[in-house]
Amino acid sequence: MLMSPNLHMMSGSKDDDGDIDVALKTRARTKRPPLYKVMLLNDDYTPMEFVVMVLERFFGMNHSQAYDIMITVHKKGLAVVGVFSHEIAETKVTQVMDAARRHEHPLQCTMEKE
Ligand code: TYC
Repeated sequence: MLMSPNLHMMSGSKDDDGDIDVALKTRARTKRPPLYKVMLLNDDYTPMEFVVMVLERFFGMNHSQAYDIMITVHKKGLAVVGVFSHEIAETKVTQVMDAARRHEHPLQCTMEKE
């Protein structure tokens, strides 16, 4: 008798397939995928307006939210700008780093497991 690990057959059942059914105790564990913090780092050269534009374009923030987060990074050295699955976080980091490189700004964006 074929059984999914999600079925909890704790005593023999009569399914007429001729084999001997045994009690199963395994339980499928459904783990939530890990989340990753995407962080922006301060530097002395990237223009504030560029950072605000990055936060609007790639992180869906409105101008006021983007300005506030930019100022937090500027004052504290870094800030978490979003939390995503591994694949989405990598995409955000790549988008920011590509934009920074295109504009020749030293802006750094990194990701870290939460
Ligand atoms: N410190 C930069 C400046 O004074 C502004 C800045 C903010 C740069 C946030 C990077 O992630 C950053 N022009």
